[in-house]
Amino acid sequence: MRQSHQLPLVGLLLFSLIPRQQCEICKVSKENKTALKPLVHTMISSNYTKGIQAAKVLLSLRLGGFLNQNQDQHLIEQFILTVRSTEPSLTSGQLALAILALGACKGTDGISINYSELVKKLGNKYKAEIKNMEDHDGNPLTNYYQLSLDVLALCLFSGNYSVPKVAEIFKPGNKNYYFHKQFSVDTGAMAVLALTCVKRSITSGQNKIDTKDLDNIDNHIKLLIRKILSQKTENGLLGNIDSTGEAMQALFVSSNYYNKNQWVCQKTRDTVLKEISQGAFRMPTAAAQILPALMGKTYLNVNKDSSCVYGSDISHISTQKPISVTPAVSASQIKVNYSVVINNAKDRIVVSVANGSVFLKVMEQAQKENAALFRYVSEETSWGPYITTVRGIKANTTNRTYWELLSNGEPLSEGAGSYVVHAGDDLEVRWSTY
Ligand code: B12
Ligand SMILES: *[C@@H]1O[C@H](CO)[C@@H](O)[C@H](O)[C@H]1NC(C)=O
Ligand SMILES: *[C@@H]1O[C@H](CO)[C@@H](O)[C@H](O)[C@H]1NC(C)=O
Ligand SMILES: *[C@@H]1O[C@H](CO)[C@@H](O)[C@H](O)[C@H]1NC(C)=O
Ligand SMILES: *[C@@H]1O[C@H](CO)[C@@H](O)[C@H](O)[C@H]1NC(C)=O
Ligand SMILES: *[C@@H]1O[C@H](CO)[C@@H](O)[C@H](O)[C@H]1NC(C)=O
Ligand SMILES: *[C@@H]1O[C@H](CO)[C@@H](O)[C@H](O)[C@H]1NC(C)=O
Ligand SMILES: *[C@@H]1O[C@H](CO)[C@@H](O)[C@H](O)[C@H]1NC(C)=O
Ligand SMILES: *[C@@H]1O[C@H](CO)[C@@H](O)[C@H](O)[C@H]1NC(C)=O
Repeated sequence: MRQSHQLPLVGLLLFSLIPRQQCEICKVSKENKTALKPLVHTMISSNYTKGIQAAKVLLSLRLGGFLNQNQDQHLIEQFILTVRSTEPSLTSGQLALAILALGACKGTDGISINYSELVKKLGNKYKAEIKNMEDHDGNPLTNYYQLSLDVLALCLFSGNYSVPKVAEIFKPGNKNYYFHKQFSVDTGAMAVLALTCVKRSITSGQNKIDTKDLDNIDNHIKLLIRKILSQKTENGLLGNIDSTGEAMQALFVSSNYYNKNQWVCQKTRDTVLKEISQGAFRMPTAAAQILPALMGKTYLNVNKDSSCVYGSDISHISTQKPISVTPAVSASQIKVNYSVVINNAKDRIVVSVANGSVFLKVMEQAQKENAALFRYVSEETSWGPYITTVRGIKANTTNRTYWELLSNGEPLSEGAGSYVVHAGDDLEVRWSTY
């Protein structure tokens, strides 16, 4: 739908009127940049610079200008091969993120990337998401976080998508913004970024459409921003620690939708810096999600025609010794309760694991002791192992079903591969619908 990359004069004027002050004030100062070392370190030294899971890490490192030219060239060459060979099996959001990572900036000459081919394939995957929604009670193949990534990438890379359809499906009341009736800040933030891109492409005249669609999109952004701000915690986080980075990006690009007193960006930033100093964001994907905002960047800064910035002052840290993602496990054993809950049936077991073990270790041990009741399957994702199946029962997005992880009755805010269990914990995997 977008005809050209050149902005007409009207578009340029509108762009320059968009307030940018918020980002400038809020990004981490030059003097404080060393505070970001652990994050860059986690990202570069992990296996997450390999495989399709590397997309978000690459995007983040490139947006922040943390790689030197050799690293960038090497990682991009590897990544393009991965994308080409895995493309048919990628989910829409994985392909969208891959396109954003590859096109984050213009890298070394010599690597030519056929964007139009990838973007066309993304268009087809996005269509399949919409088709699934039409056939299955509004449920996409994946989720709205990924549909937002799709629209964002299609918008930034001149793909084909329907503006009226976007205005229709991204209504803030749509059930896909919610899990267990709880608004997903991550999802809302990604939708704001996508809708803002679409809005800018309309106002800059690249997309000729009905002004009613523009009004609707504008209204969706306003309401989503309100919902994001309603999830602000006392210390300034937006949602939880892992949604804060992308929510900051959403707020950066929509500062004319809220008042200065509704969000003190510095407070959010300082809380995040404090968390970093206490060892937060040990997961590469978690680090990748927070880093752009701390650099004053957003995914809307993705621009395949602007040259990459190389070798920031902290890039040399990639040679340092890696920090282990998994915590130290001690020799002493602890006992925990573990149960599998399906509707009203609960099967319980007490297992012993080494002190410092993660939830997955407990599941492994339970499976070893009683495979009939406690067998499970996990799948590697960008956040670590995702529990897809327990006792042969498989999660399914079309039915909005999944295996929920809980401890002492409370849903966990991290996964089986990273949650460290405590003696006496009452751990549970529960067959749930969201
Ligand atoms: C959609 C979503 C879900 C859906 C996934 C199914 C679906 N409909 O697609 C549902 C609601 C089922 C879900 C469940 C859970 N989720 Co969730 N989820 C997301 C969300 C919003 C988007 C994921 C996505 O599509 N990413 C984009 C694609 C391209 O990347 P991907 O790696 O291929 O995506 C897959 C994985 O992310 C996986 N997944 C989703 N959630 C989680 C959580 C963990 C720990 C793992 C390992 C994998 C995983 O599902 C995606 C589709 O297959 C993210 C937010 C975010 N910022 O990423 C939170 C997020 C990843 N989820 C989170 C959590 C905590 C969970 C649960 C552990 C909650 C619980 N107590 O049970 C469970 C997972 C339990 C399990 N079985 O292992 C946290 C993880 C934080 C962390 N530090 O580990 C996030 C970051 C939200 C947050 N801000 O707290 N989730
Ligand atoms: C550096 O960060 C701390 C909070 O961690 C903050 O108090 C201080 O003002 C920051 N310094 C600069 C120059 O921004
Ligand atoms: C990286 O992957 C290799 C091989 O798959 C594995 O042996 C190694 O332990 C992994 N390293 C980390 C830090 O996960
Ligand atoms: C890129 O892909 C498109 C669509 O598949 C194709 O028509 C075009 O020839 C390709 N361009 C190059 C340079 O390979
Ligand atoms: C773009 O998508 C619309 C419907 O979504 C379709 O009618 C049209 O043919 C598509 N155009 C191209 C060039 O693929
Ligand atoms: C487990 O380790 C923690 C610290 O790592 C310690 O405080 C606790 O006492 C240990 N528990 C047992 C039962 O060894
Ligand atoms: C999910 O369930 C639907 C039926 O509701 C089925 O058509 C589909 O194949 C299932 N998907 C997976 C991955 O099991
Ligand atoms: C999904 O739900 C449909 C209808 O509600 C049901 O027929 C089907 O068996 C379910 N599939 C799975 C995999 O749970
Ligand atoms: C397991 O749960 C039972 C029943 O709630 C409780 O009596 C027992 O103390 C628990 N054991 C452990 C190791 O947490």
